[in-house]
Amino acid sequence: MHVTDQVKRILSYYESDCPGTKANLCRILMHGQIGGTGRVIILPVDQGSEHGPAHSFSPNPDAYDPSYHYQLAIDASLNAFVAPLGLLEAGASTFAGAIPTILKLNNANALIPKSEPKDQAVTGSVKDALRLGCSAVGLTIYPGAPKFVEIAEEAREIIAEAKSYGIATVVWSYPRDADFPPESETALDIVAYATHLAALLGAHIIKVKLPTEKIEQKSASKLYEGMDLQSLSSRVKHIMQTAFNGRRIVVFSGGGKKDDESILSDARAIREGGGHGSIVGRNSFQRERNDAIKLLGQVAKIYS
Ligand code: FBP
Repeated sequence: MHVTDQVKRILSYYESDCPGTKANLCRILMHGQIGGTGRVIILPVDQGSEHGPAHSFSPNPDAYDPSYHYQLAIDASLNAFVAPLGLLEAGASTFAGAIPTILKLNNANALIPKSEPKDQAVTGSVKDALRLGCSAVGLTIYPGAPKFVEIAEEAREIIAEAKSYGIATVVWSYPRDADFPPESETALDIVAYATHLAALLGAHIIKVKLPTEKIEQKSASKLYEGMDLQSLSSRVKHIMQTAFNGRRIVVFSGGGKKDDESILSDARAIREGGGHGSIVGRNSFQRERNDAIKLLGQVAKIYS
C-alpha cells in the first residue's frame, strides 16, 4: 500500500509510538474512500448502551443487527467501525479484515441511577482488541466529573497497555456531571480543556463534541476576547490548537439525528478549522441505509 505524504506527516507527530501502533493508525488513516487524505470518517455504534436499544435502533429496525453496522461502514467506505465487545464479536469472523475496527472498551448506560456519580464500566480489554484484530481501543473520559481522578487513572492504565501491544487509542472526552450546567458541556473553553486533557493522557485520536460559542469559565472570558466566536470553523481551529497545535487527530461527533444540511455544514466547518473528520453514529444508522450511504458520501466529498 502506498502511504500518502499527508498520512506520513500525521504519523510523524506520534514521536514515542512503536511501529505497531503507527501501522494501526495508518490502517485507519488509509482505509476507505477518504483514505490517505489525512481525514477520517468513523461509524460509532455504542448508543445501544449509552441510550438503550430502542432509543437507538427503533428508528431503523435493521440496525438491531450487528452485521448491519459492519456492512454500513464497509459499503459507505468509511475509515473505521467502533463498537463495544459483544457487538464487535457478533460480526468478527464474517467481517474480519474488511474494515479497521476499534473496540470501545468502557461504556456507560442510561439505567444507572442519575444520582450516582457518572462513570463507565470497563467492558472489554486490550487483549480482546488484539484477539479481534482491532486497530485501536476506545474509551470515554468525563472531564469535570467528581470521579475524574479515578477515570483518568484508569484511562492511563488502558492507554499504557494498548501502547505496549502496538494498539492505537481513541479517547472520547466528554465533560459530564461537572460543576457547571449541562449546556456548558459544549462551551468552547470546556471542550478545549477536554481535548487537551485527552491529548495529555496520550490519546492518539481524540473525539469531542463540536463547541458552541459559549465560554463557561469566568476566568477564561478575557482570554477569548478578539476571537471570532460566532464562526464554527474558528472554534474548531481553537480546539485544534489545544490538541498540541494540530499534532493529534481530532474527530467531532454527530449528535442526535438532524437534517442532512446540518451534518454537511458541520463537516465544512470541521474541514475549514483543520479538524480531522467526523464520527457519525445516529445520523448514519437511524437513516434508511441508502440515505445514510448517500449522506456519508457527501461528507466524504467535503473531506476529500
Ligand atoms: P452520535 O453520532 O450518535 O452522537 O455518536 C457519537 C457518540 O460519541 C457515541 O459514541 C456515543 O454513544 C454518543 O456520541 C454519546 O453522546 P450523547 O450522550 O450526547 O449521545
